Order: sequence, then C-alpha cells, then structure tokens
Amino acid sequence: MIMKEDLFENQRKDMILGQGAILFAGLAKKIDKSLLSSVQEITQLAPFRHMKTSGGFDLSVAMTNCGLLGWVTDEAGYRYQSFDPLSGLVWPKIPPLFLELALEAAERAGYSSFVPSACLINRYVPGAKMSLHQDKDEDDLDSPIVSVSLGLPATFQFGGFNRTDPLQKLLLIHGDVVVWGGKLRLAYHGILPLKSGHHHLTGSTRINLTFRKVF
Ligand code: MD3
Ligand code: FE
Repeated sequence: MIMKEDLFENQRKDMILGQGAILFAGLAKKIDKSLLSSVQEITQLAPFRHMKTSGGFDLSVAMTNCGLLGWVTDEAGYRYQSFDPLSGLVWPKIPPLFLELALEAAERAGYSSFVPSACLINRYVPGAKMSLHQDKDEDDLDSPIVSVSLGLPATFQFGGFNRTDPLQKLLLIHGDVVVWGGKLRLAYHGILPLKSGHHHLTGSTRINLTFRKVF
C-alpha cells in the first residue's frame, strides 16, 4: 500500500522539474549551520526589512541582500542597486561558502560558469507569502537562478509563462537547493502563506537565498 509518507519521501529525492530546472534535495544540509551564521553576519550589516511596493504596501517577506547588487523596491519601483538604501553602504560581500554552494548546484545542473552578482535573502514568518510573479529584472536570462531553502518548509507554486497557466506545487524544505534555468527561468512562481511551526535552527522562520546573475 502506498502511504502518504512515501509520496513525501519521493519528493525528497533529486528531481527534474522541467527543462533546465532541477531540485537537489537537502544539498545545503551539510553546511546549514554555517550558512545561517553567515546570514546572521550579513544582517548585522544589512538588516532584514519590509520593503514597500511602488503602491506603498509593505511586503510580508522581510528582505536583505549580499553581493555587488541587491534587489530593492520602494515607492519609486523595484530595481537592482549596488548600495543598501537603509545605510547608503554597499551590500555585504557574498560569503565564499554561499558561492561554493551556488556554483556546485549550477554546475551539477549543467551551468558551468555561473557567477552570481546578487544574492537576495528572504525571511518568512508564519503567514508571510510571495504572490505569483516572474523574475525578469535581470539582464542575463540565460543564467539560472539558484535558490536555497532553510528552516521551516514552504509550499512553492510554479506554472508557465502566463499567469493563468496551471500551477504545480512543490514542498521546499530545509536544505533544498533548486536551480531554475531553461524554460522555467521565466515561469510564474510564488510561495503560499507560511504555516507556523518550529525549526531547530531557525525557530519560527524560513530563510530563502536566491543567487542571480543580473548582468
Ligand atoms: C522559478 N523567492 O525571491 S525561491 C524570489 O522561496 C522568489 O523566497 C521564493 O521567488 C522564495 O523571487 C522562491 C525559488 C525560485 C526563485 C526564482 C525563480 C524559483 C524560481 C525564478 C524563476 C522560476
Ligand atoms: Fe521569484
């Protein structure tokens, strides 16, 4: 008899999600504590904050960045910029450990010279969500986006090039690394409201890193 747990277990194996997009289940687990202490160091220089949409609403996800460029949004709209609007200082550097992980995943997915110029760091608390969107602010759409999930699990949804295309759901759990390239690079995607829970390393939060080559 197939049990519910088996279906969950199946999703815990590396999986091709589409042409050019692969889930590496648990790949970041081996370095989870180091990744989280790096996040801690970054946020001492560039704290998590709730950015405003151009319409003036606070995002439920708190964000910061490291790298040469950081993604920001405010009343003027969204963009990549080289400095943190809170401090006026350049964003903290991407820690070598982050780069090694992102490059390992990209390489394994077939992207041999991925050099991210930006790393957006998202923090979700229960109820926080990310509405369906496409990531197309980057000039380099041939490069993949590499995402790393830490802490509480989240239900990720992705579809096609049109907002109304049918959606697939994928549970992203602690340590999962996904390389989003090929056709899925421009897919609509989002995160359903985070369920409350406790994770031994992040408490009641989920942290997501996304590595991007902006230009
Ligand atoms: C699929 N973040 O920051 S990561 C984002 O979990 C974002 O915080 C989500 O969407 C999060 O823009 C999802 C996975 C992800 C990132 C970028 C993608 C999936 C993607 C770009 C294209 C297709
Ligand atoms: Fe996105």
